[in-house]
Amino acid sequence: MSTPAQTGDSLIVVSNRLPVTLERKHQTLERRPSSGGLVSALSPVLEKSGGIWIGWPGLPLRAGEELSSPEDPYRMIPLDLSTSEINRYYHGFSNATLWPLFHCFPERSKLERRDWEVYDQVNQRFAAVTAEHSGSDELILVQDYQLLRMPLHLRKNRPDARIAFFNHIPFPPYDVYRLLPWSRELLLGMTACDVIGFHIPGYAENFLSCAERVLGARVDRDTGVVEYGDRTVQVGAHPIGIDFERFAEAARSAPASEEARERIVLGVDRLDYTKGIPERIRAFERLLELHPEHREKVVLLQVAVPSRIQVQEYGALKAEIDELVGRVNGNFATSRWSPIRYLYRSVPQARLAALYRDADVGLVTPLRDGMNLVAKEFVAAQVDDPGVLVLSRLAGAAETMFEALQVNPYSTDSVAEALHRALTMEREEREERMQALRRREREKNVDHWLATFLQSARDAHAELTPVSGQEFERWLARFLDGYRLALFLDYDGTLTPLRDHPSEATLPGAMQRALESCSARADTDVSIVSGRALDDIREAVPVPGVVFAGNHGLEISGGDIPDFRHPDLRHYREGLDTLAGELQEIAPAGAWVEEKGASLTLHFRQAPPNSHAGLVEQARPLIQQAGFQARDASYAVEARPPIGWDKGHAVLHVLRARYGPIWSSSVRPIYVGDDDTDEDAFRVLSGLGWTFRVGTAERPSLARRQLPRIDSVQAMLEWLGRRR
Ligand code: ADQ
Repeated sequence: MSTPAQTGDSLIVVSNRLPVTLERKHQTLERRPSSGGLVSALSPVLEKSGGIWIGWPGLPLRAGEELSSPEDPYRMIPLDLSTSEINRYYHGFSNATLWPLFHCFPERSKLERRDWEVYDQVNQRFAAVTAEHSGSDELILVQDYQLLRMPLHLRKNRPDARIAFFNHIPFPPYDVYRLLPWSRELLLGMTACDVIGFHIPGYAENFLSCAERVLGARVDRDTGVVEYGDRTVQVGAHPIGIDFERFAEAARSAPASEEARERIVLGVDRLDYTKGIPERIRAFERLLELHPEHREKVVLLQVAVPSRIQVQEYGALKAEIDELVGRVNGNFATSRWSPIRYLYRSVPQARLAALYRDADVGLVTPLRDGMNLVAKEFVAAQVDDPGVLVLSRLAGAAETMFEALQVNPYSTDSVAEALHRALTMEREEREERMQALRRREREKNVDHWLATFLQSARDAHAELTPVSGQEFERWLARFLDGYRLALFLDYDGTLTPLRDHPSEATLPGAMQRALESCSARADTDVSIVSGRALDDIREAVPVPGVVFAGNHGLEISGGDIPDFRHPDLRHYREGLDTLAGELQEIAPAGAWVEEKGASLTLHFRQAPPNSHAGLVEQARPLIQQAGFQARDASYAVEARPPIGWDKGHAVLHVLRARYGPIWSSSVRPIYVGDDDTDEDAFRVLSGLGWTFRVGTAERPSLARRQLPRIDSVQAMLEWLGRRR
């Protein structure tokens, strides 16, 4: 495999923060590169590809202030955030809603509609800036949970963009994920990517199961492919690594740390409730109770970087830790020894390397962590007499760092016992374990991570596959067992591909035969529910025994039920004729008005594209002034009488007319449609029947499942026609 610097991909990196730390001192802006593995991994690739990095600079830039200079090897594009955006998008939705929920602390997750709205708007702004700075062939690498909606907004502007997303934090299981009121919206954002990377297979599996259960997407667990409507996304696990050599070198060259007098148990974290710092202090306290021989010989050195102090939870956590440290020190300290040394600050990298190196135990016990880089840095820094890593099973890192002493961070006693074991482990065993850990981290470093992730983005070409009869069997066989089937189907885009002109959309022969095989069955009734005029749709589907609902159900006829025409329609007849004339007058060449008896449609698919928006703007007020409702359709705008009646009402009308008011005791409905107007039927039937939406919906669909294309509808009809 090629290293990232050799791939030659033109890259655009988009992340919440730019890879620099800015400070304004005496009116001048000082800029230093941010530390961290991600920056050092991505920078060389960007330098080589001449790519760009888009992100928030962390400070408001003043007029005329430039972030990039001509000497920079790659460009940084700053995206400024207002104070209210920082509060709602960043501190709010990202850090107070998603962060706790994704780390499985649902009770801490704040659910505020306004935060969600601003999060989405800011994601939209990130997408707009990215669209503005991208051409057609870059790989766009979107980073982390602050930007889950960004790919969807970008996709609208750049349908062919190659978008890869990496999620640095866990992805929670379905039972937790579904507590989010915007669960579908976020998944829609993510499924607009071509590739999604997670740290470990468990998070990828959680994502697949949420995509399946929340969105109704099809997932292939063997290949990690998610199919949502007419798009596919490749999902995979790509565990991140660190810049191993840099840490090892820093450890080799750092002077001895001042703490070397006692044996050191070391904790290093951002101050965050996911990192399990209070639990760790209690476990250390328990060690001193259970094994008093460690008193006066061992200290817990806890270094915590202040983090997210604007979020309320973090202030409370700081107070809790201060109190705990005070209590344990108060209870155990002697005249020459204090058991816990607590530093609430950031430590320079060289000092950190020395601390890691000189520690006897690296105590890394998060309650939940995407990966945890501290565990890896500790290992890289064990350049001489090696220490022991005690690692939480709930960190992503535990998935590969088998040779660590793995613990359940919630169990005070077991962490205390693991600590005792680490402190008393013989050198030979320590060396064996550490050697294996170091070998793996040296090889699977951050360059390796980026190279494999980029490779997966280049290789992602999953094909849509028609849904097989077997899948329908799995979904529907039990549901239909012993019941009559009432099958409802939309026409355009469901039974025939969408065409430039409705008259070109004819029913394919194989589809017609499949429909006939359903309609001919004694236990199955077929209805077609369409926006087309009743006569038009009847002619389009020449299948015996079918009920037709035309004009979105305002007119119903066929089968063995009485003809229905909505009684209010007669009040609108005249107005509709006048409106048709008015719309015809504003229609440019290529646009035309279809009169459908109870409603009409202004089609403009073949009009010059630059006329579309203006035409809709002109047509809407005309439709409304004439007393009708204007509804957007595919390259068309429709005028419908303002009668509270839609496809959902039509479906219930047919069910009652055909089978009586207690139809649900003997009949099971299935509805298949591809259009926003079908959502009314999906809503009515939710919980009562199975619903399928064909193609990719831009907004979350209420349908239970998505089907990629009309060939899957045909496969369903064929299965229904021959089912046992
Ligand atoms: P974080 O939650 O920030 O990262 P982590 O992976 O542990 O967690 O990285 C923390 C970084 O901060 C380390 O590089 C560490 O050296 C540094 N650091 C911590 N305390 C410090 C201190 N007192 N002084 C100086 N530096 C300190 C998110 C996810 C993780 C995932 C990473 C990378 O939450 O699960 O591993 O992204 O994908």
